[in-house]
Amino acid sequence: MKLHEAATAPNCRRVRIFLAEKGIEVPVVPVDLGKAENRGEPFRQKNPMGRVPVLELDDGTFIAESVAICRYFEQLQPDPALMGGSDPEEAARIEMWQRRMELEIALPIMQVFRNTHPYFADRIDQYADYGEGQRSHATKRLEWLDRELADREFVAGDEYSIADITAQIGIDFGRVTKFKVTEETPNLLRWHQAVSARPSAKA
Ligand SMILES: N[C@@H](CCC(=O)N[C@@H](CS)C(=O)NCC(=O)O)C(=O)O
Repeated sequence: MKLHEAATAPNCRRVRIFLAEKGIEVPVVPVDLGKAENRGEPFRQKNPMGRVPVLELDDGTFIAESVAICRYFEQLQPDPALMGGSDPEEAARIEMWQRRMELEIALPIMQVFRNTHPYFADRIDQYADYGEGQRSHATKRLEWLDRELADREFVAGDEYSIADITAQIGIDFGRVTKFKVTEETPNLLRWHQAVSARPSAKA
């Protein structure tokens, strides 16, 4: 088994943090996004979307999509449960928050980068207005998350889960485009300091 990934990519970090929390080590094959290796034909045979991460199984199967890769490892090694374990209500609650963190926070922050940063200027069609709209959307959602975190320790409840990882990788990636967690959102700051202090944050 090997993980095709890029050190600076937030979706790859999501998988790395997930694996670190579970104590699983997987050999890594670096993909050079700077040289657009992910857009070439050999890589597209692994993932036609041309995106990292991609997990390659020993039988040659390729699994793309960071959450799908996490799901694979959750089933392979259920402990510690990061996606809700076997309790239907808990699993549904964590999935609900995972999707909210993905759709409302991580993705908008990534869209700011994709649509406004020079890195993507000659790679994709950029829509600067859309990027700025996503900045304002993400900012409002971070304020909302701050209110949500007023009465619980983690994003999906009292237990750490993949929802925390998704929020963390999105917010940390936002540094590149000047997102910052400050005292203005004290609950979010407390949560961010807590997840950043976990050993997995180094992944
Ligand atoms: N939904 C996918 C998104 C994957 C994705 O957007 N990967 C980015 C890095 S975080 C990528 O490969 N970017 C390179 C590019 O678009 O050229 C997932 O969760 O894995």
